Amino acid sequence: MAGDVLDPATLAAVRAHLDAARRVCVLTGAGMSAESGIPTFRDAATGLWSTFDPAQLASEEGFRADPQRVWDWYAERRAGVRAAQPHAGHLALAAFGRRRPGVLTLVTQNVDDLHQRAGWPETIRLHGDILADRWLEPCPRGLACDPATASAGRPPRCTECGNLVRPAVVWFGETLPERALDAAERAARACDVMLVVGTSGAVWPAAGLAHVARRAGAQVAIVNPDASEIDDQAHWVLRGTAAGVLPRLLDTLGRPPS
Ligand code: BJW
Repeated sequence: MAGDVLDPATLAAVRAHLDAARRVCVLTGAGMSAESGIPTFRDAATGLWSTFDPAQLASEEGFRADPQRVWDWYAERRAGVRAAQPHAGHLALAAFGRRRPGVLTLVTQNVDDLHQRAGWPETIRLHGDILADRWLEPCPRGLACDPATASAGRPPRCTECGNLVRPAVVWFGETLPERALDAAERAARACDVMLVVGTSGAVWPAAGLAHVARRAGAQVAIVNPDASEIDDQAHWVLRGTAAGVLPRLLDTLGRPPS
């Protein structure tokens, strides 16, 4: 919120480092989208995992055990993502990136498209795209059919071989998209400042990016209203929300003096 009480010296120090940085890597998590109305995973009262078991809903085993339940859960979340709008924090990040060509690499664990819709289409997505579909199995006939051709159903099926359609997200136990992870690791190693926004730091390898940046000599700043598992990697912690803190951190950086 705009009313976050931040230590002015910390805010000024992070702003100064961001202002001087030749490369900035921003890693976002579910807290980034919370103020757009998309629930986080691990917040005790409102997080998705407070009412759902991750192993049953966000794993291949869970999907195979009850495809309709998992498909319906994703259908509801897809509707929430489509209805959500980027907030001031998403907009501040994208505007900072545009004002500083070549400086920003934005890496997200989020499966929504709010960074892209805020104006940063080159966002690196580590955990996939909730609005896209893919086949559960490789096609047994080696055909490259589009999942959009599947029969209607919950979930839809291939009319030829019965293959199921699933959301194109990364579930527990699945590897992250190689190119995205490589690009994220390169950005973490090369940045002068890493800004980590709205993640519990509980899920790997994404959480490891803060360690990679710190080990490579970057200054690490965290924006989160609560403690995270990677606070020990941070030089600074800004206890506030994404929509409240990011505009205050970024909005005047890189603007010509008025
Ligand atoms: C705000 C806010 C506001 C609130 N403003 N902030 C090494 C060690 C231990 C385990 C592993 C390891 N390496 C791999 C693993 C296993 C596993 C893992 O990490 N497990 C841990 C849980 C222990 N990782 C994997 O399986 C990954 N694959 C992999 O490593 O492959 C190689 C491999 C395979 C097999 C064996 C071994 C290795 C895949 C991880 C996939 C994660 N998928 C999900 C679901 C995506 C699809 C979907 O959406 O349904 O991704 S799980 C979920 O967690 C989602 C998120 O992207 C991810 C991270 O959560 P995030 O973003 O941090 O959200 P929260 O809710 O946890 O936190 C929100 C934060 O926001 C909080 O801190 C709040 O305070 C804050 N907040 N309001 C700012 N307004």
